[in-house]
Amino acid sequence: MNRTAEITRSTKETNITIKLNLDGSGEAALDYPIGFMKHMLNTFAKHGLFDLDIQASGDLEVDQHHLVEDTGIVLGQCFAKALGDKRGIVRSGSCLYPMDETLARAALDISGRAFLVFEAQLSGVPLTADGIPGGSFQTDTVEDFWQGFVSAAALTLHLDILRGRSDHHKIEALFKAAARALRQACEIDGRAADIIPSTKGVLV
Ligand SMILES: [Mn+2]
Repeated sequence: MNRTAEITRSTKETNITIKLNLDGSGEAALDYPIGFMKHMLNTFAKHGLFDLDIQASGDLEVDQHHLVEDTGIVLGQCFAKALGDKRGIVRSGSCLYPMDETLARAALDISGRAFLVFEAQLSGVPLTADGIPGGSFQTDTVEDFWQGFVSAAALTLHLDILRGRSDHHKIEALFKAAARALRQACEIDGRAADIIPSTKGVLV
């Protein structure tokens, strides 16, 4: 089974192409102009064992909202396409992920219904790497990324920070937890490989 997708989305605000292989090894090739998001997308690929190729540009002279949200949308579209009719998948997944003082939790169901709960307790103060192009990050866009992802992939996702101090750790732990929960949910269930895992018989 070839569980891959390639999607290009171009608007007056952003141009994004993503290639995804659900059954990859965590290889990421990222042409992404926001340093911290590049770090998160790389982390996502690594912890999810997804191969991810992203080329993205956008109207960063406005702010980072359009590009980050649209990246979530296209990534979600790629998951939906690569999963197809969802036959044989485990369907749900969860992960508790600690990063030093921070503890993140992700729980998801590839349900066909888009629902995000996002309780990350971020400070709202941007992360900054002064003087470096793409070196600052608007942390409020993290929720926008996951909202775009959830809407496009049509899944239920709860992301919570249970405790923590550093915004860098909180965001990164959420990406790790979400990637591992997704990896689990997207795996083919060896005991039910030819079954669509729903009493309804469909997952749309
Ligand atoms: Mn980091």
